[in-house]
Amino acid sequence: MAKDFFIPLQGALNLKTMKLYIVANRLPVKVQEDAGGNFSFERSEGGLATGLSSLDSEMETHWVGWPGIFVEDPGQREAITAELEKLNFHPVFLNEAQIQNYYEGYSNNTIWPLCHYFYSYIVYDADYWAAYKEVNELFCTEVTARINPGDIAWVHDYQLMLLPRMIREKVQDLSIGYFHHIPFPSYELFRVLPERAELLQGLLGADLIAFHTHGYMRHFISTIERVMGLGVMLDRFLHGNRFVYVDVLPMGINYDLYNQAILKPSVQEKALAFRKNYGEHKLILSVDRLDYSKGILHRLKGFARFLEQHPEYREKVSLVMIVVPSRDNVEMYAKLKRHIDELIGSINGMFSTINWTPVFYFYHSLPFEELVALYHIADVALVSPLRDGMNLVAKEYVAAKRDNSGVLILSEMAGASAELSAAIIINPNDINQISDSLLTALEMPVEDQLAKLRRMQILVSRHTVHRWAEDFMDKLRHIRHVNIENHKKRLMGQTAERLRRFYNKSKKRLFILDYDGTLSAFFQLPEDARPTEAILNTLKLLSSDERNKVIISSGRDHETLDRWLGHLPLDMAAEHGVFFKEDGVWSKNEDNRKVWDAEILKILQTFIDKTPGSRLEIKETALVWHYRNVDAWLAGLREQQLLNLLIEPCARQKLQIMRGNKILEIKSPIFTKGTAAKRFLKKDKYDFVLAMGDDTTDEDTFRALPKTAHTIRIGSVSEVARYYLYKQNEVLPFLEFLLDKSGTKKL
Ligand code: GDG
Repeated sequence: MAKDFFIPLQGALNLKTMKLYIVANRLPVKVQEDAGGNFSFERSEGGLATGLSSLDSEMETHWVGWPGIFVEDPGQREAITAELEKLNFHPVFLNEAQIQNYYEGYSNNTIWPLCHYFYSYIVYDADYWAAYKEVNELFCTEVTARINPGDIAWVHDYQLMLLPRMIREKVQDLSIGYFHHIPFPSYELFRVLPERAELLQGLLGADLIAFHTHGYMRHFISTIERVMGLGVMLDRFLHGNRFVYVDVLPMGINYDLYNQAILKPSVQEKALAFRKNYGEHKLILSVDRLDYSKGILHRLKGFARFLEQHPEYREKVSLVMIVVPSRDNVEMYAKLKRHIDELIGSINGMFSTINWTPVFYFYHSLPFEELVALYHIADVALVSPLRDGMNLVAKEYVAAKRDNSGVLILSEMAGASAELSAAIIINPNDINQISDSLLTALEMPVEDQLAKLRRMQILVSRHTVHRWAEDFMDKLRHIRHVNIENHKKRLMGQTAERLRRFYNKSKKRLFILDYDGTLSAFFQLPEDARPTEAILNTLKLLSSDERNKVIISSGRDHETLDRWLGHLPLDMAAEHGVFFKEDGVWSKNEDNRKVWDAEILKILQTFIDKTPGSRLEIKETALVWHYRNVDAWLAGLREQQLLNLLIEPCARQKLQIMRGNKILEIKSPIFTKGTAAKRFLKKDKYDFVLAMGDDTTDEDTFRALPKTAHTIRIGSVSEVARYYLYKQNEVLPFLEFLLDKSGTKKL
């Protein structure tokens, strides 16, 4: 069993003493060495750093990351570390080979193209993977050297996907969050990765895994279900003793910074100067890092198509294209850069006039003030990535407009399009649509522009990066609380000891035990779940104590139960309480209604035919559609379709449709495991009642019992049960523990 199955969660958060560790590939600092070998340090305030700087000031915040400089000399490393520690920054020094293989390699040549749907660009290389693991370990060493129980680690992005689990295995009782800044691709794509399971295991070390959009969240959940075989309950799944939550938390920007920038005289000056330089031309602006995911070539082609199709706009509109240099020492990027240069050359060559340049191209980054001045004056922002996790430029443009008019054209493939629906949304692969959208934008009446901008400004101003960071931390706190509460319910250690003490003290005890998924594991075929020697022995031992009354309460048919367990001194309830066995005699609760008609049976037969792996069980009093062996997605679809079709005929027959553990059962509503439990309870006076079950049908049992009963849900935490056991294979050991006369057995 993995270590993190037994992490004690100790208590609520104490903001005064706890610390937050933000772990990201890069520290928000620029370290430079001058000719004399001296180092200078300049803080770089990216979106992440500003967002997190505003977090609860009571909480001490630390950063762990690569300082962005190669330093081998131990003395120099020490000097840099000492300087950075003053800022609560903790450097992870990497050498060139590590950056080559971990960062450029596995992160940017394997995961990046995979997550951006550039399947054919994915490079598989054993050295990349080895370095990725090695560097994640280095980050882990740095974090765990200082983090303490009760602290929070917030891990960022695809370079560090193994880290949450690594940290959790080393330090117990932490809250760990992970934010994925880039898209999470469909399972069909993610599954191609040889290391898919390791990466997911790595992420599962976190308590919260968050994405920019519900699309990415959906892909992640389906990948977790399919690759890891975990059952997801809407937005969470039980992993060891913790619930891991998945959520959508779209990142925002520092709204005021962009919105108020134009109030600064220095920015106004820049804006005026730009306006003067570009004359009366309308300006279309694009800003990206050099990357194939940004759709730069498509965008240029779209602009050229626009000039071809709308000659009336020649000499009236220019595209200002800022491309921030990135990785152009890598051949694929150098090639992209050459293509961009050539295409811009050819567009300008073809359309330029003495008075007009169609494309102004900057292959360098601009100072912040120039960037916001451009945002402010640009008539159109053309943000057309082929894939982009979020794209903050779109939000910055909207914010920087203030009262100015302007139109945002936004790719539907950018995460930002999920929020900025008032933009002109385009498919960035469609060159004609880019051209058409430019016309729409340039001809949009000013009042429409302002109205749309206003709508987007309201949204962007509310969902700021500060709020994003706060929401993330709030959610983490909530999860911690939930996990602490659930942990108290886990039947192990002292909780189990206490229960054993109650057991030993009591004189008259009632046990109500479910069979499938509780005493027995699940099998592909229900008939394979016949009792093992271990089950039989435990039941014998349990019922051999004359103070114990043991009842098996199952949804199974009574013939099977009797065949399997009839020779033991047990009472039973079968088919959810329709049949019951007391003192060795079976009886049936009479219910004269018809259990099903031809229509219901026909619907079920049709669904069996079209759902590979599903099967129909016909009991004397119920029909059961089993879907344990059906693909998770198909099962969900068919279950919903079946429910929709069955509602009417079942209502007519006054039948209940009951959702169980991978089953849908059609039965009389009168008898349940709850009615069976009440019946058995009434027969005597018990001072110890214990019930175990894995399923929603067992919750009927739990509800029917007095509050003092020891109700135990198997495989999941339940609001109705007082305790839970993590897995079915803990059931027999628990019963043996309870029966252990020596009292030395531990759980
Ligand atoms: C990841 C995801 C997701 C750009 N050029 C200049 C400049 N910038 C600034 C922009 C903006 C940032 O760089 C780029 O924003 P992105 O949204 O593209 O973010 P990335 O960090 O590249 O990437 C992305 C993001 O994480 C956040 O989760 O949105 O999808 O790929 O802030 O303003 N800044 C200055 N001069 C420039 O020339 N000063």
